[in-house]
Amino acid sequence: MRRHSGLFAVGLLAVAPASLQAQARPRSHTHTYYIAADTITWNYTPSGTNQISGQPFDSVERTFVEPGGATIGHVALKAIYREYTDSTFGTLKARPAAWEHLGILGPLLRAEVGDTIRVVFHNNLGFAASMHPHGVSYTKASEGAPYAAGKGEEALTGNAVPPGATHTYIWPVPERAGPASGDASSILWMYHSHVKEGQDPSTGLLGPIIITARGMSRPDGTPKDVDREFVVAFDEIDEASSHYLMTNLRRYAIHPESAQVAMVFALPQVVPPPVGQFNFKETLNGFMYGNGPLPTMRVGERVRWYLMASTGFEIHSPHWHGNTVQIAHMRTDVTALLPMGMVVADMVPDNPGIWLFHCHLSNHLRMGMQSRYEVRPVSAR
Ligand SMILES: [Cu+2]
Repeated sequence: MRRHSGLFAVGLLAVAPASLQAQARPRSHTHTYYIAADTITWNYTPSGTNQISGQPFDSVERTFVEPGGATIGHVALKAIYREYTDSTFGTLKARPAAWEHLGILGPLLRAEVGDTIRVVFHNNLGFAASMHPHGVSYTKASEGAPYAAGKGEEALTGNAVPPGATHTYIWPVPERAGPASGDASSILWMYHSHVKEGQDPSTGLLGPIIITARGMSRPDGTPKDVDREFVVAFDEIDEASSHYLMTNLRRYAIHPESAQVAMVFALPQVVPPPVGQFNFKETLNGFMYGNGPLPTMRVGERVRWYLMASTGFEIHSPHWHGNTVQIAHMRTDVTALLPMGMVVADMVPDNPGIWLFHCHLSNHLRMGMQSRYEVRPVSAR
């Protein structure tokens, strides 16, 4: 299942010069992004408390947010995609306030059907990385995934950009990358590193793409029939599958020399619970227990939620309290996400308040895959 109809938004990117933005949108546009893969220190719970309960973490929650014998707590080294202002990759491009909720996700890439996305990608990591997009069109030079393809194309630089190297990906956006007849005016795709598929997304290399139907974008790229957009990744991050597992355990676990650690090192993919499970971070955009920015909207606005999942052994059950959504022309307040699933849900909230938005799988809920959103009355400032 995926997507649906109706909604407008908040300012984002738009690489068109100001003179063009002031006029009608050009028929076809190339959107250029400068994106680097960078190592950062990430905090899954920056407030230090459970924002959902309004209380300190309880004894169960602490096992997921505090370091243990062979488990990483709420802080870990991650590799993420970040946007820069130009090809020198010297100045980070500030994330607009409306998109701060993306958290650990890479920058939002946008285009309208007929446009082209051009990404100048620079790898600041100590290992090879790539950008592999879903949905949009690409040649082998811009696929970002190394495998035997029969023509020697597995050796192309874009498949696995070495540390310190730069590669430009070109992704045209044909009709088949845009909304189909049953879709809304915009749909979600994603991009992620695909060099070591089992490790790269768990290390943090994942981001969203929104494609709008032809003629349905404002000059800033947002869909004309939507007032507000949110992208939420039900992102189960398996720290046992991260490129930085050993570094993180050495830095952030209490007894990295323990026998359990040896087991983690030897079998990072098959560590049984509880050791493996405790290095799972059940997050929304990299935040646990409601620690991300609070998505905020007003009664009556046309709100579009874009939901996605990551690459683990994942099943998620996103549930909005307080209001309903339409997904694929059907009304619901719960939907389903399988690994790398993508769903578009449209909401016109009629019920003001602060409401829970969470995964309904009980273990994910308990492990922190919870957030809230706020609906303000029409008259509120
Ligand atoms: Cu879940």
